[in-house]
Amino acid sequence: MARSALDEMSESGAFVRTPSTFRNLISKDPNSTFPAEAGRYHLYVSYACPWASRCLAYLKIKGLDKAISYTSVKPIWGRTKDSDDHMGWIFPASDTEEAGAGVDPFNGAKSIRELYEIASTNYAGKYTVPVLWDKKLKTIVNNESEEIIRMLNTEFNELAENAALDLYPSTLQEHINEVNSWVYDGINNGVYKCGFAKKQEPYNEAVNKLYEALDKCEDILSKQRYITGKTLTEADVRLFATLIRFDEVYAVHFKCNKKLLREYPNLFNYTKDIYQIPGMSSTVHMEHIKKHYYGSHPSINPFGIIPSGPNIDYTTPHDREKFSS
Ligand SMILES: N[C@@H](CCC(=O)N[C@@H](CS)C(=O)NCC(=O)O)C(=O)O
Repeated sequence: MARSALDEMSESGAFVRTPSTFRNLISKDPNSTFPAEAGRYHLYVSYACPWASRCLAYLKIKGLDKAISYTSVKPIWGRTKDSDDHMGWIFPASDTEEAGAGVDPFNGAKSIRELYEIASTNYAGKYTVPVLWDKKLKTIVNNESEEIIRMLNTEFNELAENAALDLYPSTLQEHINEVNSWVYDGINNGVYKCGFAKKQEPYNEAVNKLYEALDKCEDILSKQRYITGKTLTEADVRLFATLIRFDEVYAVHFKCNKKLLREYPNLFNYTKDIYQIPGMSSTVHMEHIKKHYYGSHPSINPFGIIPSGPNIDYTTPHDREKFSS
């Protein structure tokens, strides 16, 4: 049976995410199966999806969006096939149907599911974005954002306009990994564990963990500009993708309302700081974000009503420069 995140439930009513399947690596070595080449790869994203948005953020801030093209699907899940009831990411019928979303320029696919079916005849997992697609071999290279961003950081530097930006420097790798681990569990995936819980106990556990992690971030960010120190790293990009969705979506739709992001002075200013990095704001399409969450999970929001607020302006001044020496 075709599955989506809404089916990933344990006996205890807790949301349990399954790992991604396509795990090939692009390499700067020209003799590898997937060599870094301009124009060869395409990134399929949804602007709504925080995992895909990390990858898009890398395309923009590393200056790789000319070498690697990208397309966003429509924000609201639709029927992916006439023959079953699976709901998932679909492309618009034309580039003008929905602002920000485009038709599949290479495979003419109607859904992300079709891409997975081209890449594998016996795929049994979810049809998730991001999808890093190889136009030459007509297959999915990788569908795991944490691996895609690592490749974009190092393997395409010959083609990157901002090759000097290293978001995973060797001196900080251990620290970045450590931060990623509790930020993923408590925050990135934590908001989903709150939102998709079907019983009170797993929700309580997830929400407590979420706020412990947010409080920890607030404390760290009261002493330094970025989450791992003085410089922007991968850990910031990963954290940002969740924070930017927090008050607009997660606080309401996923019941993460013990405290709002804008009630945390350091986290809120930090989110503005990252948003204002050149290229970053173009990866945040709030209309897609709100339409997707409120419109694609009928078990959580049966009528698909989109709340009108809070419409936060992340372009207003922040105070983070006080940490720059
Ligand atoms: N671990 C994956 C997660 C990707 C993921 O869960 N994407 C969601 C969108 S936010 C998706 O495509 N879900 C489709 C579904 O659940 O059917 C990654 O980080 O790349």
